Amino acid sequence: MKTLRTQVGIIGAGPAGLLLSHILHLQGIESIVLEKNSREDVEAIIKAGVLEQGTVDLMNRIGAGQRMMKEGFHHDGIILRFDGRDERIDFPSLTGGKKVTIYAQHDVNKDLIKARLDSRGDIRFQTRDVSIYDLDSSTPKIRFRDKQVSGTDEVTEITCDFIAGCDGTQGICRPSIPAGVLKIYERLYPFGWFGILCKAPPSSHELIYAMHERGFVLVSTRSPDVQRMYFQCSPTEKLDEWSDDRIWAEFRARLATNDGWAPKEGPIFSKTVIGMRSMVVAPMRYGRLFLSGDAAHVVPPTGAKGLNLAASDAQILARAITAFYKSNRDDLLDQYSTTALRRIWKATRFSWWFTSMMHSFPGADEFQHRLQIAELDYVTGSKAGATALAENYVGLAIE
Ligand code: RFL
Ligand code: PHB
Repeated sequence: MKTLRTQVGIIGAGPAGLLLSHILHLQGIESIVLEKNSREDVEAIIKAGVLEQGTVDLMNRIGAGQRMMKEGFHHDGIILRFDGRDERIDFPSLTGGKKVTIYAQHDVNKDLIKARLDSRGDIRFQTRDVSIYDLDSSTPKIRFRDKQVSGTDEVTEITCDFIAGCDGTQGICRPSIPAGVLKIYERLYPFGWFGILCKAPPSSHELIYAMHERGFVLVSTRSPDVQRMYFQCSPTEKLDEWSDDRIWAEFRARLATNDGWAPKEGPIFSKTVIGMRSMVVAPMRYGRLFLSGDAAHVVPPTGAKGLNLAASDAQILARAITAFYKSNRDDLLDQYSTTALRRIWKATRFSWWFTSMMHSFPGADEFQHRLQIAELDYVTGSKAGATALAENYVGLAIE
């Protein structure tokens, strides 16, 4: 068995793992990142699109923000569409100048991988059979197979000071924690999102979140000629029952306004159904294993918080690990879970609230629908209501 030594072993090269690795590197702390997928796959995954102001600031601070600043769309607000009309939430005026940036998650991954490799970072793609041991000792270990680098199929063991479990919802880190340690809080929603990518010009300068009796719609974007749109569907919706014509008819019906607005249509080249749930595990630590990002929590995509939470977890964990090495302190490691969970629970609440206000619930009656319209009317018509939405959407501060 081949053996290696590093300070922080990181499982998963998504936003959480890549950000953690790069922030640590800038503090002079070494890490090895293990990723089960190929670099091409990590750089092609279709997921998030909205970066909070704090995530944008972080990308810039660590020197990975150049392309994002040039190619991303910097949005000052969102449109809430309900009852056939549009109301705009203006972020800068409500949040002291903050905004969001629309920039695809695979581009974030691409820029972070480049930043890591340019600074000779160690990321191993297509690793197999990753497992973790001795988590409650001061030398936790990772074993894996890595044909690409070693050229053989033999097992490599890395001895670490810490392991960061950044391996998303399907990873091995969370399930490696002994039974009874974690408490899992979960809420399933009785609907999903049908997501499409199409070749068309943008339909709107800002994202449109539309509430309609037939169900929610989100109009987002990816580039001047690729658009991202979603409509609320059944969690078990069958993709092959939705022709392009049927999809566009559904978008037109749900997006109709009193003044005859219609989306710009074009060929659809990607269709997916996404399930919706909220999940939080606590604590986000077991011995020397720390969970970050989707490995520890999941939010429904309505509030656009998942990637942004991965980014704030990475910052909080990097700060704690840095204090350990630089100032011989382990109090921030001890507080990591509590500090991260306060922000996570606020984002979980916001995502749940925004989801509940915007979607049609199966079996809901006209009374419920009118309450949702009244809530939207209040949120968009009151400065207090609009501010609460705006400051959560652009992102709350990290403590
Ligand atoms: P990721 O991105 O899932 O990365 C985890 C990585 O770990 C790897 N892995 C393993 N590697 C080695 N060994 C193993 N055994 C492994 N098991 C797994 C995986 O291959 C992967 O590369 O988790 P991370 O880094 O925590 O990042 C979280 C985000 O990906 C996620 O929260 C967001 O995509 C959620 N989300 C959104 N978040 C936002 O902030 N803004 C948005 O606008 C937004 N829109 C969305 C979204 C998620 C969506 N879907 C598909 C659920 C829109 C959608 C449609
Ligand atoms: C996206 O562009 O994929 C996107 C935007 C906003 C959301 C969720 C997803 O709330």
